[in-house]
Order: sequence, then C-alpha cells, then structure tokens
Amino acid sequence: MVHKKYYEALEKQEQFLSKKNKVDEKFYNGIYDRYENPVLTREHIPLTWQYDIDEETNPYFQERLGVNAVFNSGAIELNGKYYLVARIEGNDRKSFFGVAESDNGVDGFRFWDYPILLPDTCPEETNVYDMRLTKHEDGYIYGVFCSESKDTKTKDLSAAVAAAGIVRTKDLKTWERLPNLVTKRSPQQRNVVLHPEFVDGKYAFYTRPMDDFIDTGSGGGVGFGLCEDITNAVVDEEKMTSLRKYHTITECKNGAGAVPIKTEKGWIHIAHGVRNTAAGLRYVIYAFATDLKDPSKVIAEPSGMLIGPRGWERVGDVSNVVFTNGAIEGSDGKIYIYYASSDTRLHVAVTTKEQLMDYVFNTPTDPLRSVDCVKQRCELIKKNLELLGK
Ligand code: M1P
Repeated sequence: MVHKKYYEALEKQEQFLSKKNKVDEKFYNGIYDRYENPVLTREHIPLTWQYDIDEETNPYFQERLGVNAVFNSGAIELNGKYYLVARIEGNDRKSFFGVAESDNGVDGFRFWDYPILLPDTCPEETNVYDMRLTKHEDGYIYGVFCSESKDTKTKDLSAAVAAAGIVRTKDLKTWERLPNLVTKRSPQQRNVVLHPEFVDGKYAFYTRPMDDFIDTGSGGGVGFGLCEDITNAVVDEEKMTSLRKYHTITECKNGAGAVPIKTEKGWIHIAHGVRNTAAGLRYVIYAFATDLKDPSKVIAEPSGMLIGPRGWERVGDVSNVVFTNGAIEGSDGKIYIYYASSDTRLHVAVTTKEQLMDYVFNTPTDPLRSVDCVKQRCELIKKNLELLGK
C-alpha cells in the first residue's frame, strides 16, 4: 500500500513546482534579466526517485536514495519545448543525468519519469557530469560530457582522469554511446563542446587541454580541434581560442560552456573563467565571439565577467561558483542562459541576441593593467559628463 506520507509530500512538492518565476526587479545591467527563483533544485527531483513509497517496506517513509544537488545542465529547445539535461548528484556523490521539460524555459520544469541510463560501454568510468547538448547539422543531437575514471597509475586515492564522453540521440530518450573523444596532445579533457556545424567538412570540438584532473597545468585556455569521424572521434591537433590571461577572470583556468550561438557578426561563446583567491577558486561566466568562417579565431572579447555569483548564489557545496553548460536560443527570439550557482542549483538569465551582440561587440576589452583600466573608465565618464553638459 502507498504510504500516506507520500501523498502529503507530493502535495507540498506540487505547490513548490507550480510556483511562477519572476524577473528579479532588484537586478539591472541592461544585458540580461535574472530571475528570482532557480529553475531546478534538489526539490524538483521526483519523490519516486528518492523514497520507497510502499508502507510495508518503508514504514517510516525514509528517504532511501537521496539527492544532494541539481545543477550544470545542457539545454535544448525541441518542438517549442525547453529541455534541460541536468547534472543530478546523489547523496552518494555520483552524478547522473535527468531530462527536465518546461513550456516557457523559466519555470515549471518537471523531470521525466526516469533519469537517463547511459549505455554502460565504459567499465572504468565512475562518474559522469556536465553534458553539453549540440543540435548538429548532421541531424543528431549530441551530448558531450565529462567521463571520470580513477587514475590507477598513482597511489593517490583521489587521483582521477577526465575524458570527454559522447552520446547521441534524436529524441532525448534513446541514447547511443560513442567512444570517448581522443585528443592526441592532451592527457585529460573536461568542458568539451561540439560545434553545431561542420568546419571544413569535419566535426569541430572546443576542448580544454589539461595535464591534471583539477589543474589545467600547461593548458593555455579553450582549445579547438577537428575530427573526421564522430563515431571514433580523434583530434590530432588542438589550436587555442580563448586564452587564459594573467590577472584576469581566466587566470587559473577557463572552459567552453554553452554551444556557441550563431549571429551575423560571429559565433558567441558563453564560457567560464576561474581565478584563485584566499577563499579558494572563484568561477564566473564570460563571453567572447569567434569568426563565422573560422570559429577558432577570437574576434571580440569583452572585458571581465558576464555573470558572477550574487547574494545567495555565492553559497553552496562549492561556494563562489557560477557555471554554465547550456543556453537556448528560443524560437521566441530570447536567449536563455542556464547557469548553476555554487554546484548546488540551476538558474536562468534571459536576454536577446541583439542585447548579447551589443554586449560582446561593444564592451571594451580588458586593457590588463589598472592604470589603463582607469584611463578607459575616465574616457567613459568624460563622454557622459559632456553629454550632461558638465
Ligand atoms: O566546481 C566548479 C566546477 O568545476 C569543474 O570545472 P573546471 O573543470 O573548469 O574546474 C567542473 O567539474 C564543474 O562541474 C564544476 O561546476
């Protein structure tokens, strides 16, 4: 018999899930709107994923398989609906993916009945997370994610190896697993994104060369490489696109985020940058543009961050982090940037292509030295004061 507490908990959850989301009126920057409530949290996880609802086998209605966090999500629009493939982390620390669906992209996200059970083709794989969803011109939807395995070459119990796993689907229901990406020059990979179009007739990946699981080491930034065959993806050479730079938001590391958005002036990339602080690593989101014909060539690089953690976003399992791996260019003309805060919950920032282009192509670049930053700011002030007749 179904436990009566299940119905009580379900009613509470229904009230929570049906809450409407609103633009946060306290925030303004002219670039995007923030929303008051996260779009996905651990409270969005169906009770049937966590509780044994049978009164006989679970008399205290205890949580049996708890969920700790719901965050970094791939995102896609299909047939007018908004889909997120979220990173769900169980209480056991293992992450997995679940599809959540909404009619409007800002609220009402509901998970499908089951999480995604990936084909188990990679016996050494321990953990999977951060799927980027690419609607490719070859007709498939690709999911590229981090496939993490234990590093058996060292005695360090925590040592791990990160690789880019690849799956593909047409409907987000049936997933075909392809071999992991091989990058000949880089021992580890995370934050890999598949470009939506062929480049020189080949599949193009944004990569993140790393020597180590956490530190990118000699990895200079976001890489770019081509491969002939996605069913056996091998990248021989990676060239660099957006570089890590001293005393900027990307000094420590950076990584591709959402699948690039095509505009008439170039591909817009929404990525993350990391710097070190006395309080640990700080992750922010930044944007840049690359050339339409050569998507590896950076053509615009606005200074600083696009989105940083604010207020309660600063606190969570890994505090002082915002991270994105999905954005949707909706058929309503809006751009929905899904970003997670502090590895705990998922939010949305909404803008338009025009606003994003204005930001990327008209925000000054970082002059890299304080004195030049002040000069840059004084120019802006002078122009404004003149306009104000002062
Ligand atoms: O904890 C912050 C983020 O750390 C990793 O990103 P990166 O590889 O750039 O350090 C990722 O594991 C990401 O999932 C996580 O949000």
